[in-house]
Amino acid sequence: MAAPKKSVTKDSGQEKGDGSPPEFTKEQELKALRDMLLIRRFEEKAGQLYGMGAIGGFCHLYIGQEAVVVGMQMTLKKGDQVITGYRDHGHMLACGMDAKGVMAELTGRRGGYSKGKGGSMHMFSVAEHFYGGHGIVGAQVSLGTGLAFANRYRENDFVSLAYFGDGAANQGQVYESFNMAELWKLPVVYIIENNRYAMGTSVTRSSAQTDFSKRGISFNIPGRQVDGMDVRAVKAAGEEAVAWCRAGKGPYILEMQTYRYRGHSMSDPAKYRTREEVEKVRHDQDPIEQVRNRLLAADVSEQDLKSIDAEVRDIVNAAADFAQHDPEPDPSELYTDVYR
Ligand SMILES: Cc1ncc(C[n+]2csc(CCOP(=O)(O)OP(=O)(O)O)c2C)c(N)n1
Ligand SMILES: [Mg+2]
Repeated sequence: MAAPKKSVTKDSGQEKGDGSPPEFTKEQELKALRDMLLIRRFEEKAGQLYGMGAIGGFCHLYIGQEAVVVGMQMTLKKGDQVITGYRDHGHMLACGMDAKGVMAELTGRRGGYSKGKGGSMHMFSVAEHFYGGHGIVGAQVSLGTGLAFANRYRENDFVSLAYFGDGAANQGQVYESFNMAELWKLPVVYIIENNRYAMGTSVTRSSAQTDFSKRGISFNIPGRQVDGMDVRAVKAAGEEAVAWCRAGKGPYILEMQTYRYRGHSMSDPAKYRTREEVEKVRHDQDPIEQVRNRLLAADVSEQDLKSIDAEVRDIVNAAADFAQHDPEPDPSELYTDVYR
């Protein structure tokens, strides 16, 4: 993976001279580790349940990309909104949504966030300011811009984060949104999660401009490329972007250079890349291992780290248990919550 570069904007002044991101306090490292582990273990469990046939339909796992959403969430205040595409379980957990409700939605049960009727790609929580969960590639970009428009209209200082992929970045509505967002100075951070592939198509085969931080140049939207595998780099860049938006200066683009370890969806044999490529990223750049190694170097014991993992596994196991035993929706639910 290329070293992260900045484009368009000047240095934030937050980084150390050697280009490495500002260090976290021990508490921040521990929180980042816990939050990323929760996503990873949740996704591993979802993968298992899918394999057992307990989850049906589409299911896109976020394993490998955890630092992006966890680092960005560390820059938000309550009331800021988040919206994303279909690779959404990690975003929900990072927003504070309950693992039981998310897992039960995956298994199509009553206690799921959409009463078991939405599934993996269609969950929302107004209480946690999470606005989906969208299966139409790129749709969340204009919806996220709309959330920012509402904030502007209501004259509050909330910011919306619109996450989308490298593939989605080539959709037309993205650029219509960029134009309006800059024209009206809307407080939206566009976070392009560049995991190098759109289904089976690598960015180099589909994108004329592979530096996604430059995608806003013709609209005068500043952008930055960020090492999306380092949660500290994500948070530092996120803070700059969120502050920019909150100050009324308009939108901001962050290209997060990240990687997904699993296939596009559960049915993807991933023949478009080598096993070695995946293993190399996992070995050299894994976002969770990076934090674990820093904590161990800072004299946090292996035992302390194991107890965080155990706490997270308990949450995930309880969620999986609930999701397999909660009843399915009553058939009468077929006729509610639908437009007729
Ligand atoms: C409008 C639209 N076109 C095509 C699809 C089919 N599709 C689903 S995911 C996807 C690839 C998107 O890749 P990317 O934006 O890089 O996100 P990632 O899956 O890597 O997170 C495509 C083409 C769709 N869901 N919606
Ligand atoms: Mg992608």
